Amino acid sequence: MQPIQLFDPASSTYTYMLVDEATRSAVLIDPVDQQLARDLAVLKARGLQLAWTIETHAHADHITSAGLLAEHAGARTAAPAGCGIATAAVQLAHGDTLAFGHETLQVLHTPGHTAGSMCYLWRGQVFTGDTLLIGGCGRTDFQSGSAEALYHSITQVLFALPDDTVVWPGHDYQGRQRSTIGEEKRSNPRIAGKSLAEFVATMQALDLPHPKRIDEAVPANLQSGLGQTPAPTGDAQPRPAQGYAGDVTAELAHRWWQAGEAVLVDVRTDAEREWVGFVPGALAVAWKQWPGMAMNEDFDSALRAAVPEGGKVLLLCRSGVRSVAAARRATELGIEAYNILEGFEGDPDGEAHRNRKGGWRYRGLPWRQN
Ligand SMILES: N[C@@H](CCC(=O)N[C@@H](CS)C(=O)NCC(=O)O)C(=O)O
Ligand SMILES: [Fe+2]
Repeated sequence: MQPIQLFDPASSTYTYMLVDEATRSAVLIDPVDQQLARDLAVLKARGLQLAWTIETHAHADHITSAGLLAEHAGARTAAPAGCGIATAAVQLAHGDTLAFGHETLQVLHTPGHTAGSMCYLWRGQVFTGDTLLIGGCGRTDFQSGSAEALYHSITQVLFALPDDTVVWPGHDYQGRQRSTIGEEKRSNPRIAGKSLAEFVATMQALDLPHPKRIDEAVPANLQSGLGQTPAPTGDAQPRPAQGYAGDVTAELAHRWWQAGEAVLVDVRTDAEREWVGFVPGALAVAWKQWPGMAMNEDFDSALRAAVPEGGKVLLLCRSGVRSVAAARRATELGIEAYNILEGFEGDPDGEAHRNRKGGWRYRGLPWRQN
């Protein structure tokens, strides 16, 4: 019996649905928040009752829908004990089993990608999360990762399984769907025939960029995806600037804005907002600075109207040039003005985030007014 393999294209994450045909009981391994509607539809179409959601680890690249599935489908949540996911109803330990209908999963602790990471064994198939990927393995450079531990987990725990055990990975970035333990033992370029020292050297040399959503995803996943707005990162204080109150990171701007401490003003043109995307709730007051233009009276009056007496204004543009000019002008008008560093270009996802269902994200933060 095979699992149903589901894919989240935004994070290249595989979610697995395991079904007990006899009782119509199911489990989901590593469900993704953006795919909640799809997963509920699959359960409904097949007449399944979701018994469990199970995490392989606290993900850094996407947010789990475990908490939402508990709410919507009555599932119980299970997570590895060493991952700090305190909201999971069941904390799993190595050797535990998890029953759904007449079926049973077996829990394998496989530290390395993270210290708590686990794999799950079911009917001669292993769900490896980010411990073992097809022709690869999870990175070990953050979240309590350890290349030594990963080497041990792969070679001693996973490679101890029969060669014909099917490997279902947590991700694949090239569209591959499954492998076997025998195949990975023979040909996984990171680990096949490699010594511990060689493996550690390979992992150290990877030099991968951090997952784009790590600052948002990890805190949310520690609460089964039901976390509040993530704790802000980056500078907690404005940086001093010439001619205006200061430069702020998008995170600090977001915090002020959410707390109602500042008005957010987007100084780009209408056309740019149309084309590139926008932050809902930001006031549009274009800063025009083409040569020969007289002082921008429209800007002055619109800004005065937008910012309450004694209030702060946050200025946003594409690259952080016009927002500085606008901040200087706002200061001349007697307004406490801050420039948002790097503007829209600082958003690594750019317009990709514009149409994301369930909220608009700029720099991984939910800029939506309640
Ligand atoms: N580009 C991806 C990051 C991908 C990534 O780092 N994936 C992790 C799993 S959470 C990994 O271990 N990747 C292994 C690899 O790329 O070799 C993002 O921004 O989310
Ligand atoms: Fe991961």
